[in-house]
Amino acid sequence: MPEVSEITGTMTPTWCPGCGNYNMQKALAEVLAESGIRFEDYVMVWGIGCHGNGADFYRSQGFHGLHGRALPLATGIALSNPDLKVIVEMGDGDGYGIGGNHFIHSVRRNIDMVAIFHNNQIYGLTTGQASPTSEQFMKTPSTPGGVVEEPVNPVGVAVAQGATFVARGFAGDLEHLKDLYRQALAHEGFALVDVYQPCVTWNKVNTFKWFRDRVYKLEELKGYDPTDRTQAFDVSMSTFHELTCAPDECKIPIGVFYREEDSFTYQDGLPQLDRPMWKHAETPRDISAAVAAYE
Ligand SMILES: Cc1ncc(C[n+]2csc(CCOP(=O)(O)OP(=O)(O)O)c2C)c(N)n1
Ligand code: SF4
Ligand SMILES: [Mg+2]
Repeated sequence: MPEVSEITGTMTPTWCPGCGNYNMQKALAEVLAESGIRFEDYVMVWGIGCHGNGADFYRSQGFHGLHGRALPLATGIALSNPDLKVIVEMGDGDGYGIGGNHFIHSVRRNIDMVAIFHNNQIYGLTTGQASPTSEQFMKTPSTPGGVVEEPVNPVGVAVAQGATFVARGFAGDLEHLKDLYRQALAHEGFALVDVYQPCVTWNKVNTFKWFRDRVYKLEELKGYDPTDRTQAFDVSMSTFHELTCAPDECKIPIGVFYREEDSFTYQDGLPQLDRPMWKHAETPRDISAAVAAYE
């Protein structure tokens, strides 16, 4: 079993003191370490943003892609080598904004990978502009009069689009987050873990305390069935609330919203992707009959 320090490497993260990214890294590194996964068996892909700087703070095989393009990169990796566990890390601006199209299509393709979103509801790296998940009416340097439009509801979109594993975590609850990561890593298919990750420097509204006052666990919700897609969608809609609403008026569910066992993955539909590309060269298929048909 690898040590946690073998997963994270020796670089000291440069995130602001108190940033939610620290706990997200701790949770993932500890879960990967306890799983016993070997260095050569997984690959990580990052988008651009504060979260993306994690590319320097893991000692994994990986690819630090363009802003918004982590999912297509991860798709290429997952399809070319089914033996690899693919873990993607994105930001809310990164993956739900500029990369939103890739998000929808990765979900519906059910490509086997884990997609972790650092949802701080702000553009952290570029100094606090509004993101696609910023609360409506929130004032930021790019929206001095307040955000006009409704935020993206990533959990609701994923559930509606046929996702086979949808979870939401909170960076302030390490053990709960670790449990979600364990389940996502064990899932076969596209596993979304949207994580509320307070940005302590630029988002002065959605703070650790703000979330602690509001989050509740779905597993403690009486009668909640995470295999019921309609119920999952219904609960995902309860996340929307007014910027100023009091803790007892708006509660935010975290946990597994939806899961489907034995789902049909994109890889299942393409049996020729049963092994890494390089192994195809080792045991070439006989295509002479196909070639002969065109001669
Ligand atoms: C194509 C492109 N557009 C814009 C940028 C500038 N840019 C870099 S990071 C970023 C926003 C990051 O916000 P988010 O994805 O939420 O990540 P965070 O920093 O909050 O972790 C932007 C707009 C870029 N690098 N590439
Ligand atoms: S700007 Fe925000 S998201 Fe970025 S490192 Fe600092 S606290 Fe974290
Ligand atoms: Mg962000």
